[in-house]
Amino acid sequence: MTTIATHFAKELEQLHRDGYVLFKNVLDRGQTAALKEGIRLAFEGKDDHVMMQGPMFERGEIFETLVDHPVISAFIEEVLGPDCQLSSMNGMRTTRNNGVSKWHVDEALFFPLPEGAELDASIPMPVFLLNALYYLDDVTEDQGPTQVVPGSHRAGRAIRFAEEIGEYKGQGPVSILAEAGDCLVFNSQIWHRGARNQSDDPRYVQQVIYRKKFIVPHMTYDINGAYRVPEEIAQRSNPRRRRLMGYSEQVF
Ligand SMILES: O=C(O)CCC(=O)C(=O)O
Repeated sequence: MTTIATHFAKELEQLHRDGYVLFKNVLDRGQTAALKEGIRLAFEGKDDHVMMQGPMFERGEIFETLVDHPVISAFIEEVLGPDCQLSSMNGMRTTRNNGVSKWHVDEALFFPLPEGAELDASIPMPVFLLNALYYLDDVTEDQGPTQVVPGSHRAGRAIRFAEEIGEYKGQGPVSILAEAGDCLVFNSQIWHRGARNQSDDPRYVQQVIYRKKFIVPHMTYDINGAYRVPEEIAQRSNPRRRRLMGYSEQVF
């Protein structure tokens, strides 16, 4: 019998070593087109500098189904545990000259290491937050790809929204040149950014962030921890989706 762990063995190794994994073709053309249109509508009337809108599962079934994407959510559960939940779900649009272009780790540096100290190679970096980016366009260098410094999730060093980034252990940044329908899953602690879009076409990405259950969600920028997924969405969801959305009967 193939267990999920053996099914994802290669991807788990890559996530712990490099800090990210690119899943190819996890959405079909119909899904990418519908998600892209949904995000486009969410940005209607918004200034070009606005780059995120959410929570997107409030905007229809196509977004709700993405919360428990069969491959991606199974992988996420494998890493964060079967009780993990959603942290946020933002649609992203980056127009010409825009992008989340400062180097950062998501939310906070979770595992700071003293200067010069290194985790033994046999110890995997603990993972608390995973970011899943679904690309809805073919991403070229011109369009502003996601960029990461492979392995830097193990650095334990704050980079504080830097304009420029150096190397980590001799490894500089790489661009993720993905195709529409691919999904990049990465440890929130990897040094990353979205390079500025240099083209005239907006780039659309659906971001879904998952967390270990004990971490506070980040669904909105104002009420944050007080946010609750609307009851009617939870009621029409399957048990996995409901739990991912924070409706969990499990106390410990
Ligand atoms: O736009 C991108 O490709 C990266 C977005 C980003 O930095 C993030 O999701 O934290």
